[in-house]
Amino acid sequence: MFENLQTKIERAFKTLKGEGRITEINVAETMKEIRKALLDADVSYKVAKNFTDEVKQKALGQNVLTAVKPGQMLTKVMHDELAALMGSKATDIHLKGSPAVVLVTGLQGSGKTTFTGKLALQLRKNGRTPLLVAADVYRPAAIEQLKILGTQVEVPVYAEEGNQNPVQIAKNAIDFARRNSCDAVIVDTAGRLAIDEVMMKEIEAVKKAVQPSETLFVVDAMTGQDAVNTAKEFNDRLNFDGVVLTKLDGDTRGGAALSIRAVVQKPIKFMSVSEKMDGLLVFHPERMADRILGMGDVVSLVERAQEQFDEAEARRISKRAAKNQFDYNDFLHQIKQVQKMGNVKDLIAMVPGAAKMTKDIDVDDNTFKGVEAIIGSMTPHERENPDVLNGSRRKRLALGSGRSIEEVNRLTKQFDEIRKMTKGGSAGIKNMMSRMQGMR
Ligand SMILES: Nc1nc2c(ncn2[C@@H]2O[C@H](COP(=O)(O)OP(=O)(O)O)[C@@H](O)[C@H]2O)c(=O)[nH]1
Ligand SMILES: [Mg+2]
Repeated sequence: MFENLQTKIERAFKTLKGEGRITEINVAETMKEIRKALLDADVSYKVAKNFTDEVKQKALGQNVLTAVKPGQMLTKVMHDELAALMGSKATDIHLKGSPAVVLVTGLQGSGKTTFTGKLALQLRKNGRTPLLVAADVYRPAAIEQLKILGTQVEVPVYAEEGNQNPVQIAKNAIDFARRNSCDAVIVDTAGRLAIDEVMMKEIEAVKKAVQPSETLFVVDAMTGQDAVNTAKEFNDRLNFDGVVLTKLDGDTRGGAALSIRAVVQKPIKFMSVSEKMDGLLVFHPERMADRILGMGDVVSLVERAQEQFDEAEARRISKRAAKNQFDYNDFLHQIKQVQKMGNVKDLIAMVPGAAKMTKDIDVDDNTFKGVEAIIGSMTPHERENPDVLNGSRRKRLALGSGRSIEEVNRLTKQFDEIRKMTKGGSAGIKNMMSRMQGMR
């Protein structure tokens, strides 16, 4: 699914590789590539442009975190914006009323009948007692097809051979459902090859007659921009509640999945990934964004680093540093922060394929053991007044902490360097954090 788009996005990110930070220029370049990738995936120009503008703005507004690279940060921003574009959260269908009525609409061949069978199966598995209704009266084969699916998923099918009035059939089906204690009615309607006034009028009439609690629009994801245009026309007429994307198992370019929500302002609720009856999935925008980027591991890394990085603390320390008050307590505190990021490494190591990522963060729980032991042996007075650490005090610290005198000397030297760096304001602090990550 979406392989082409994935490859192109990956290529776009290469522009950022090796860059130290996100700048107006390198983001603009990357976004130009991303926009091209989206257009190639058949996303509409307007949607693609809005999207890349938004990502660019958000990326430039991000804090620079030592534990993540610009490309990783941008991946996270892209991920969140992709998910937002597709609706952010999964949305349930409404099943209200007794029986609850679900009306299924869409063009011919989009996968309506297949979807009604799949939905019936899901509802039955969720403890419902559904009824399938054959309101596609124009092709005798359509009724037969629904009956076969009904048998497969063990859900009864209501049909009236010879009755050419879908409104009447749908109403009768609801009476039938009430008499037979079915609590959900799924109405399969007739489509056309293209938007057609007679079809629209008919579906409008069925909708008015059965008052569905959920009207779904089924669309073939392979049709790209056409899918989006059809969705718009159906929505203008029917004001549907949600979209079902089908045939995502084919080599669809992804344009429909990415643009529909932005164009009709209705959620994608399901996605269909095979002809088989169990091939129906709830549509999760976040998971879809993971899939498109193929970088779920990076996203969780950045999230964790963002959680751990305490901006307020960094500001507090840079203020102290400016007044030349940076001491071993602050130092220890910073070490703890870096260590928390170190734990991220353990977390990531469990994600398959993340090995290449973890080498970017050279921190583990043992990194600072010696440093912590030495600072632990200092008196409160020494911690607050780093300059009193003369030769004899350093010797005492080595004995007390069980580390060598060389190690103690190295630490005090590193501390002095870091203290100098922290005078450079918050940029200095970030510098310090990355310096500390390299410390052994
Ligand atoms: N590969 C694939 N084929 C599908 C999917 N959904 C439906 N189909 C096939 O698409 C064709 C049209 O489906 P159908 O349900 O009859 O469409 P309808 O005319 O809208 O009722 C059939 O051959 C289905 O088997 C899907 O998610 N994946
Ligand atoms: Mg059909």
